[in-house]
Formats: sequence, structure tokens, C-alpha cells
Amino acid sequence: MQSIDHIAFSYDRAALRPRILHIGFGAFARAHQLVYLNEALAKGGDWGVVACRLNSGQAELDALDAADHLYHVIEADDHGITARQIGAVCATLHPKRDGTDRLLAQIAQPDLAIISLTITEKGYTLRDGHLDLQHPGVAADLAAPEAPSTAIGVIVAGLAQRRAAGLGGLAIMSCDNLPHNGALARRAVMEFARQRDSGLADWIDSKVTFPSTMIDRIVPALDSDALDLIERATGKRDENSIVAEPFRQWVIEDSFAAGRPAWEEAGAQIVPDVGPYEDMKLRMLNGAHSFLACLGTLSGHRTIADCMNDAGLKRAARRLMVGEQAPTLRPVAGIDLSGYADDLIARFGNSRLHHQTRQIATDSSAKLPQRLIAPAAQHLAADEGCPLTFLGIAAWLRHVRVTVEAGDPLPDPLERELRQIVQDHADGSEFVAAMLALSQVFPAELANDPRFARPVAAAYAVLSQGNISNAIAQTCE
Ligand code: CS2
Repeated sequence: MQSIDHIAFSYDRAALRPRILHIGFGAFARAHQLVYLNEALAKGGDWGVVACRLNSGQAELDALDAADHLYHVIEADDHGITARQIGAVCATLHPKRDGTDRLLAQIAQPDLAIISLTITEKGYTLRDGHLDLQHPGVAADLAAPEAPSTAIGVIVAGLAQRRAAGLGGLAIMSCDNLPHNGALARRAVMEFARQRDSGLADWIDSKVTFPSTMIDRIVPALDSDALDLIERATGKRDENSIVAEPFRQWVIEDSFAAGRPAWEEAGAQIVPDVGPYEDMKLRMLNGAHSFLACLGTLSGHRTIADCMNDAGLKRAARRLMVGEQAPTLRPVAGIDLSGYADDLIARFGNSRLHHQTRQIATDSSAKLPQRLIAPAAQHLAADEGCPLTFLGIAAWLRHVRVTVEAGDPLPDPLERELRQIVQDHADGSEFVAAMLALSQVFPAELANDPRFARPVAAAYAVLSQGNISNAIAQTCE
């Protein structure tokens, strides 16, 4: 049996102060941002984290409290296993347990310097790049701004208290898989604040910074296999701990109004422009992930590692990355994209992770626009085809149809609309046309372009015949 390396945290926890509020403290934050912070703290600093969830997750935070906020990140692949103990969380907060007032007061604490976010794509409550005023949560928060429930409403209400207390600004750091995530976070916050009070909006504009980041580490949701490994590594079946791949990357724009931890001490890259890194990772890694998730579920593959054992799908994923995604990217200093693709294929093949295709297919309507649809638009603008990208998009449409018809759950911000489309439209070209008319997902110009609509409908027709390997092989010919 493989030996396991143990690394305990090595700093004085009593010296930590609550200086970072992390909203959306789930598996990814535990295994990514907290690992960087843990290592940076070993070199000094007082940056403690208040771990916050807004909706679900109260029981998880209670469990973390009961463990004195200590947990492990088990980094595992076919070469080795390392168990890292994390000590940087100093408190937890859930508005349903502790009251929204405490959360807002936390934002108005003089010590607080950073609000970091892993709230997923839909958490920004944007539509077409602007705050979605029709979103029920946004509308409710604008009607009662002192009792907000959305992340953006909470941030603005907290900043209003900060301003009223005569305090300085801070940084709001998005760690979600969105292009220009800092600019999008800023847009959502500013547009919300402007609706409330233009003086507050001006204050935020001059005092608060919104650094963009590129974050990367594959962290599947906890399952019983992961718990087995955690038990082997720590002696406890500890649901506070998490299993992740050994690889991690964090590229950060250095724009922090009230200072930041020395994350570079832990290997983070601090750069003036994160854009090229974000696009590369979002399209090559996340684009390939969504492609594999949709084609994988249709093929009956449970995990991404299973997809990598399917030679046709593996070849198609690499071809998508190198042949269709890489040509849409700006160069990134020091990175050879074909080597990057090879590394991704190796990471996807990690048999210690059971990263479920269904988990990645979650929220696809909010993921595909930046992962597959924007690259398709870029190819068409250059008058080029992109058959695998079209196939990936068609696979999502098929995944929706098959999932709804089977009566299975379809976790997605557009779930209601998607179910309605399946119900109202006969399978085939009528269904495809109705899906492409979803303006939240497909820009009208693209949906109406026969160079897009036709190949997507054709790929859908081939996938509907049920032989997914054939459809993939035909596209790769
Ligand atoms: C995945 C990401 O679930 C998904 O949508 O594509 O969580 C992916 O694993 C991470 O972005 C990797 O950094």
C-alpha cells in the first residue's frame, strides 16, 4: 500500500485575525485558496478566514466549528498521497444560523481586508453581462436592501455599513470560473449599489478593488470513496476534509485596497493581467470538462477518469483543446498549449479522483457560454468551422433532453425553462431550434447563423441515434 506524507500547519493560530471573509466556502475553497493561505501563513502574517455559506451548507459549517476549524486536504494521484492539515479558518458564519446582521457586521469590521468569492457562475446574478434586475433574489434584495439574501446584495449592504462606520475600502476577489471575473463582480456590485444609492456607488467605486483571478485545481465533491481515502490518511472518516488532485494554480491580479497575504510565498503567480491565463484555463480545461461531462453522461461514463479510458473520447478531448480551443487564445508567456493539453489529459486520467460527469454537467447553461459558445462564435467570425465544439454543444442539448425524459434531476439555473422546452417541443430539429433560442445561453446573432445552427442540429441528430462513440468518431474523421 502506498505511503502517505503528512504535513501539519506550522503557524500560531492564536495570532490569526478575521481578515478574509470567504463567501461560498465549499469543497473548492477548502482545497484551493485555503491551501495557498496555509502555506503563506507558514512564512508569517495574521490572515485568518471567516468561512461563510449563504444558502445550503449550514451543517457543514457546524461540523467545522465542532472540529475547531481544523481539517485536511488529501492530495492524491497515481504517484502519491499527501495529507495537509489546514488551520487558517478562524470562524464560520451562516446568515440563517447567525443572522444576516452578523454577516453584514463582519463586512464592517475594521480588520476585514478581503471578501473572496466562490459562489459559482450563477451566484453573480448577471444576465448578458449586467445585473439581472428580473432575478427574484435581486428584486427582493433591492426591495429590502437591509435584509439581503443574494451574494451581491449582502456585499453591497455590508459595504454600506462599512462606509457609514467611516472605514476604508477592501478587495472583493472573485475565484469563480468566469472570464474577467473581477470585472464581472465589479459590474454586479456597482449596478446593485447604483440602484440603491448613487453616493454609495461612488464610494465603492473609489474605495473597493476587484482583482481578477484564475483558479485551478480539480476538487470533486466528497463521496464515500473520498471518505475512505481520508480515513486512511487521517485515521478519521472526517467530512470536513476533502480529496483533490496534487496540481494547483492561482494567478492573481495585484489590486488589493487593504493589503493581502503573501500568496506568492505559496506559489501563486501575481501578474498585471490575468486575462490570457483565464481564457486558456476556461477554454482548454473547463471547455474540455463540459465537453466530456455531456458526452460522457450520454456514453454512460460516470467519471472523467472513465472518459479517459474511452480512447475515442480521450482523443476527441485532446483534439478539441489543441485544434479548436488553443487557436482562439492569446499567447501566455512561457506556456506551450500542446504541452498544456497533454498535462490536462494526464490530470483528467487521475484514477484517485472520482470526478463525476454529472457533477460537471450541473449548471451547464451558465458554463457553456464561456467554455464552448464564445469559442464557436470566434471561429465563425474567422469563417472557420469547429466540429468538436459543435458536437459538445449538441451533446449538452441531448443531455438536457435525455435527463428530463428520464425524470432525473437537472440542477441548472434554467431548469424550469429547460424542462418546459422539452415538454413543449418534439424531439429533433424543433427541440434544437427552441434550445438555441434561449437568449441567456446563445447570443441571437449566433443562434440565427446557419453556419452554427445547422452543424449543431446535425450533430444532435447523430447523437440521437444513440451510438455516441460513432458520433465522436465521425466528427474526428
Ligand atoms: C469543473 C470545474 O465542475 C466544473 O465545472 O469544470 O470545477 C473544474 O474542475 C475546476 O475549474 C478545475 O480548476
